[in-house]
Amino acid sequence: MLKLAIMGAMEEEIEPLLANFSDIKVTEFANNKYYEVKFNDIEIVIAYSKIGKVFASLTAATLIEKFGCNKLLFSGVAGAINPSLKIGDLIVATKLCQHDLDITAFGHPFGYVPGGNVFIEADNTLIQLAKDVALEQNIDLLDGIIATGDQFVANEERKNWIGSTFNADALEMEGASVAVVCNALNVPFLILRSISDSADMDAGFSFDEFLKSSANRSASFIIEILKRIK
Ligand code: 3QA
Repeated sequence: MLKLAIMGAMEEEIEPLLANFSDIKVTEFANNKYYEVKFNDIEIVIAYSKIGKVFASLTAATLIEKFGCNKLLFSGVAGAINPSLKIGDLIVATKLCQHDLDITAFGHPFGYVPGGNVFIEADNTLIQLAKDVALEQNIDLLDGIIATGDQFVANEERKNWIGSTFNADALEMEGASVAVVCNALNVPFLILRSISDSADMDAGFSFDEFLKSSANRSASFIIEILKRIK
């Protein structure tokens, strides 16, 4: 039986999802709120984790271990690295890495710690479903690498370093940590993001201006996925 988790990091990222439901059961746990809803016959638990890898890991693990979710979708915004990505454009992660994980002093590559992997792959069936939705809705959807770290990147140099080191197309602050948790607990996951800024000097302003519209785009796409998910 499918029980679906949908998470975002910020309230703005899940608010447009919650707006689709009227009957919502709210449970408080670990300083956070979990919103249980039903869509057709699918049980869904929605939550925003708060910003960053630690909060995102806690929320993903809670959705899976406490609420029994067995598939997870992440919806939110991201900074673009790939110059073909413009504000509002959608990207689905093929694989994710942690750009701020660094024990290179011991000869290991960036993003690696023993027992882990530099990249975690997302679920191919969910990626294909996203591509099907994009095709059907005539929406451009890039599939690419997303790099995650506990930094709001507003610096061209840092952005380019992340781009060249991991071949990453976009960056954000939660995806890879959610990926690590889902991978360890054997839960298929999808990370979807809509671009809010280009992680450059103007990123702060751009983010403030486009957070809502881009978060809405990502959420609308998630709703289309919901209509087709098995
Ligand atoms: C940024 C959000 C965090 O959850 C990661 C948005 C979009 N552009 C980014 C960039 N670098 C890193 N990540 C992103 N999300 C939180 S800071 C703003 C908080 O405002 C993706 C993302 N360039 C709080 C109000 O004070």
